[in-house]
Amino acid sequence: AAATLSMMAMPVYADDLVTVGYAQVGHESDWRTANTQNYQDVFSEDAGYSLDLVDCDNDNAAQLEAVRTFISKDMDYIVIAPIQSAGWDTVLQEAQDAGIPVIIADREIEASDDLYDAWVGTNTTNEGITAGNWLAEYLGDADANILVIEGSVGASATLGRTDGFNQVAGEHDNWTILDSQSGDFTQAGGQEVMESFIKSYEGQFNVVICQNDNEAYGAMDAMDAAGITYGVDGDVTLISFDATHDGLQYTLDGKINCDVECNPIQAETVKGVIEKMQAGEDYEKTTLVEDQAFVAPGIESEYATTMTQEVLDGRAY
Ligand code: GZL
Ligand code: ZN
Repeated sequence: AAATLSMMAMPVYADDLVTVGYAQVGHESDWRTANTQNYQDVFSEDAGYSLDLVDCDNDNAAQLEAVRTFISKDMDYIVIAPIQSAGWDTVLQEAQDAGIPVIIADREIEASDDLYDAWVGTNTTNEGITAGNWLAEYLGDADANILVIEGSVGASATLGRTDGFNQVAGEHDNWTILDSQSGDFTQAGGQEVMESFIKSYEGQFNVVICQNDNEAYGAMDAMDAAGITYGVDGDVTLISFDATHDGLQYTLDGKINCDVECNPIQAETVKGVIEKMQAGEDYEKTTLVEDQAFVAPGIESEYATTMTQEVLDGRAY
């Protein structure tokens, strides 16, 4: 009993911080920047943590290497925001063999869920469905000729938004998806893809879907350069995802018709799971971070909140 007691009563010295390794996707978007800042704010030394956040620069090999480094450092916890959905089984098995709990955050992976301990993130398929439902409500029975600028290839956010939107698009035989290409969740990518779309489809499209706000900013620049109008007063209906501060500013300005939120403020939820693990208490295997959608002033929708200045001022990021 004495031995057990002494084990249970392990003292936590001031420098005995809980070590957390966070294999972060990269720095590709405003969403990512907000997510990184949130982790740095929440997993502070004052809160009792030593956070080792590795920016994997949207590079899958670098992310696997970052996780292996966390294992070799014997971190107390490993958090992964997976760049790719596939390819995780081996390194997750290594973490499990090393006895290090793993939390998958933000995006999803295809590995069986006994290879990781918890998941905290958003449902990007629902985000895609929301975008489709809003577009149907907005267009009524008007035709839609749609161009899609997808996110990073193989990312669950890309797969989910594409799948969700396509589920709704399939219900409308007067909707045509003219083309769909990856803009890699970056502004430069969005601009390049939109420029190539304009070369191929100018005058044929009336809807552009960007799978994150930074791609939308690039697409807007490309359409401006080509004299193509978009937004509530334009020829093209523009849909975006993330609902970051600047994306919602453009929505308030009527340049983006609908911006579907994906909430990057997730660190507090992840910390809650870690604290339960640390205390040996039961914890939720999966925790969904809630999303909503926003539309430009003048648009009323059952699927989205109409933007106002106070909605923008009230946002956390
Ligand atoms: C979504 C997140 C995506 C954002 C992009 O959960 O993984 O990655 O939509 C970010 O802005 O690059
Ligand atoms: Zn701003």
